[in-house]
Amino acid sequence: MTETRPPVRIVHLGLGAFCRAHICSYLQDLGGWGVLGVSLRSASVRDALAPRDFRYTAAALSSDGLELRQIDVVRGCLVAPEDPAAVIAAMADPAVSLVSLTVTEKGYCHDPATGILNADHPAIRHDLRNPLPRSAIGFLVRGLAARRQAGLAPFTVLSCDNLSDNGALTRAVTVDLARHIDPDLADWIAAEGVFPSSMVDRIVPATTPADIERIAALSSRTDAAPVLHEPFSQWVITDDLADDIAELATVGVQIVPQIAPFEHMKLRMLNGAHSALAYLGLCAGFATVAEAVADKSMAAYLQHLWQHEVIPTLTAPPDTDLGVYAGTLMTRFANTGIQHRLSQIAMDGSQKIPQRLLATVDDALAQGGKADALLLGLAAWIARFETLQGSDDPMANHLRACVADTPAQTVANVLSLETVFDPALAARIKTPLTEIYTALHTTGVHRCLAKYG
Ligand code: CS2
Repeated sequence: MTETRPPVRIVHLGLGAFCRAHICSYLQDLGGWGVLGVSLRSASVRDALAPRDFRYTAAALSSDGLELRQIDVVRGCLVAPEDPAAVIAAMADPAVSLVSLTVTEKGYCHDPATGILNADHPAIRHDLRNPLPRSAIGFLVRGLAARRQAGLAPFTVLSCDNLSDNGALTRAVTVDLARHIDPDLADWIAAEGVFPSSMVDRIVPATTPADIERIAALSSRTDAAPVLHEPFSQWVITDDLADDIAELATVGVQIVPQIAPFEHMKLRMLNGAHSALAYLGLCAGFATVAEAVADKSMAAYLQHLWQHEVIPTLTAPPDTDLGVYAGTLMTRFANTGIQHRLSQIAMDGSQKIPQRLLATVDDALAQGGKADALLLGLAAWIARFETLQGSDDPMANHLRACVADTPAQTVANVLSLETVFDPALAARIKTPLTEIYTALHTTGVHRCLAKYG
């Protein structure tokens, strides 16, 4: 029997575990859409997937067991630093109509407080001068230029990262970089380019060597790159998608006119809670999300955060009860089947904090509400600055340099980081954040959490 595999119609930048556990599982259900992955840095994913011809096992883990599935929609993986021209050629293939991205927040090379392209970013400085780029945004620009030159329509650019209005942000940084390179190209992208926004959701911890052994034992296959994930999954995309991708609606993707209610709910309730939990949980000595929420005061803190500080800032998406959503999140966080490490979530805080915590603080205070629990999460982030390594955060050096002799001076230094904090918000939170950070610093995390229950 000859086996047919779907032809490549999507180029995906950032073939990490999240893409393979989320996007590829929808494409597996859909059938007919093959993915060519691109790794922007190392060859490790390509090398791990190649021996099984890019097939891999996806394991859905719940507290009571696991379900294995074979995924075969990935057709190959290019390692961009080895051959950047091949990536541009793949994007210019007429059979490709979509370029999707999971490159993490920092992969957009933007200023987190404003969403504007950081022209001083080393990869962007490189991409401004060289036709063979390094950054994801550089590849979008050069890939779109190659399409234009070949007389093809642009591919649809689908950002699947946890950023606010990720389609608009991707459009802005792409057009901005193109403008520096070729103003006509920038005008063409601005006029013809399609950049839907999306909300993606599935908890996918990094795969460990122990996971690899466990899946191999269960599936009786040698699989060097399995993915482990929770059973839950959600994908919401704005309805400006190219027609053919609208097929995704047949496999459970929600195609909606407005992303904001979905995205705010997810970024502020799930990711905001994740970040607060990560920083507080690490201060308290926990290692995983499930361990942290098993703690009574930590769970009570999260309930307070959702009910009293986050939900009042949200507009519920259609047919959604935000109280029920909070309950589902607690159950998902408590899943002992997955080992979701707090240290993984704690990474890159400078890129995550604005859309996960600060936007909520801003709205809560503007409505005359309280934001003390959110500010405690922020204080716990600051409490970790002293020990940050370069690989923990792209701003690690700046963050470490904020630590001063007194808690008040540390907070003042942190709030002056304009790439993270809008100055008006910084001024508004200075007094309460100083009080909360001082209390955390002097009395410790358990005392600070005790007041929540
Ligand atoms: C997490 C997310 O690592 C993190 O920062 O908050 O990866 C989270 O697990 C996903 O967004 C869930 O959809």
